[in-house]
Amino acid sequence: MAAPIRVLTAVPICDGHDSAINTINLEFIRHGIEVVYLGYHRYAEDIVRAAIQEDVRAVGISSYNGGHVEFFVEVVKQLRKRGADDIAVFGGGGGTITHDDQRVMQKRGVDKIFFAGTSLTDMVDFVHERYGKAHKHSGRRGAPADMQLARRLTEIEDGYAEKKKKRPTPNVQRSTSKGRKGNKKSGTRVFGFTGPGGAGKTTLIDELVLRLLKREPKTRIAILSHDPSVVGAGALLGDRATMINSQDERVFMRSMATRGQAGGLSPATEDCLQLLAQSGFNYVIIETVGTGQEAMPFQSGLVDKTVLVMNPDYGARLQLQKIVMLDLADIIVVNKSDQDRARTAMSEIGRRVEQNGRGQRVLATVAKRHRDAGVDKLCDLLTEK
Ligand code: B12
Ligand SMILES: Nc1nc2c(ncn2[C@@H]2O[C@H](COP(=O)(O)OP(=O)(O)OP(=O)(O)O)[C@@H](O)[C@H]2O)c(=O)[nH]1
Ligand SMILES: [Mg+2]
Repeated sequence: MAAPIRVLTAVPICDGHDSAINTINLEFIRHGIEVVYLGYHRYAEDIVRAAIQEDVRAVGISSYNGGHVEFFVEVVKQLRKRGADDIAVFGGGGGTITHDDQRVMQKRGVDKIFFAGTSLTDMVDFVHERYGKAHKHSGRRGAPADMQLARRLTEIEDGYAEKKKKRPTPNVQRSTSKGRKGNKKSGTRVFGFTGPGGAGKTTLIDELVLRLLKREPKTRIAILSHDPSVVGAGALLGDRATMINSQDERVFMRSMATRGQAGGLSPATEDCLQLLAQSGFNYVIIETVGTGQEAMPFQSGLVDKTVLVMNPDYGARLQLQKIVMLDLADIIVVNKSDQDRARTAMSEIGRRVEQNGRGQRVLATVAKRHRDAGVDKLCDLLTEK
């Protein structure tokens, strides 16, 4: 089976018109396309960095507030400058982009503009026809390391999709069956974040990244973030839209769809993780999809430390007995501690975890608040030697 087409979509800086792109994203996903959605009000620079790291075949821009000629062309220019001239740029903006504008844009490297009245089916067909083929080269000579790494991650991911093999990865030195324990030499520390959908995993990781970048001026961080594939279709890879601090040259972020695998990760996660751990990052952070009670996503020492992020509102105390990760996680974070139930949650979870006798830590955080002391503490715990 051919690997899904991956595209990145976004709305330019100073533009909040995201309704069109949301509709288009959903249509793409329904037709097997994986969409990395960056959100609205985005700089050209962030779009280009994301497109390269995510190794998408094309960037789709939806623009309504004017400045589209300059903006689209700037994205094309920056892609070329960074050696990624095979990532196409397309998009639309209803009646705000004229046919004259389109001619200028196409002359300057934009692939295609869609005008008002085009059906969603025509746009889906265009993406399948035009961007159906994988990139031919792994980056021009002298292409940045980010791009070469991104393309190798695609090879790994698509190897699983195309061959449906268990372990197809070429050129990746696999760890022993002990996982991370066989790979300690690299000095990279790997943290795994899991927990129910919407508990605040991405927001928390983004705040953690902010602290790591500030505390350690030379640190480089990789993030491997998972979102679910729609059954038999594509996926909306939306974690990047929540990541603000992680839009940084020292952060390499890759979004992965689960592509039919249950349990929170993708079939290719372990191999991708191995590659990242060999690529000179100080930290690699994995975010699973929103998981359920029975999930145990980080088995056989895949990561150095596991963090379970909980909502304060998990039902009654009885529910806590059923969450397997409460026995396995090194750190349990009760996020959204600004909510009323947080105190009760802290005490119930504290007692539940005490029974394990493993010295697991329980922390309260408010990830969406800047300079939250709970997140500082989490950062301390994760980085302590
Ligand atoms: C809906 C809308 C809003 C909503 C936005 C809701 C949202 N969350 O998106 C609200 C009411 C909030 C809004 C606000 C504003 N809006 Co407004 N808005 C519109 C409106 C009516 C429709 C745009 C739309 O979503 N169309 C639906 C899409 C699906 O269809 P389409 O536009 O025809 O696009 C086709 C193709 O181009 C293609 N396409 C579009 N994008 C992409 C991307 C990709 C990748 C692909 C493949 C294809 C594609 O898909 C469609 C296929 O048929 C337009 C007017 C209009 N009729 O176009 C004004 C319009 C865009 N808005 C306008 C303005 C001025 C504003 C405000 C500044 C108003 C104000 N003074 O406050 C604010 C700014 C908001 C902001 N933060 O940026 C102006 C822009 C003028 C300009 N650029 O010269 C317009 C043109 C209205 C006008 N005639 O004055 N707006
Ligand atoms: N009240 C409150 N809201 C928060 C807090 N942290 C995150 N949120 C909000 O919770 C919502 C979900 O946050 P995400 O970080 O996307 O959650 P997630 O666990 O990564 O979600 P999935 O990846 O979809 O499973 C967002 O609207 C955040 O702004 C917090 O501490 N308090
Ligand atoms: Mg998330």
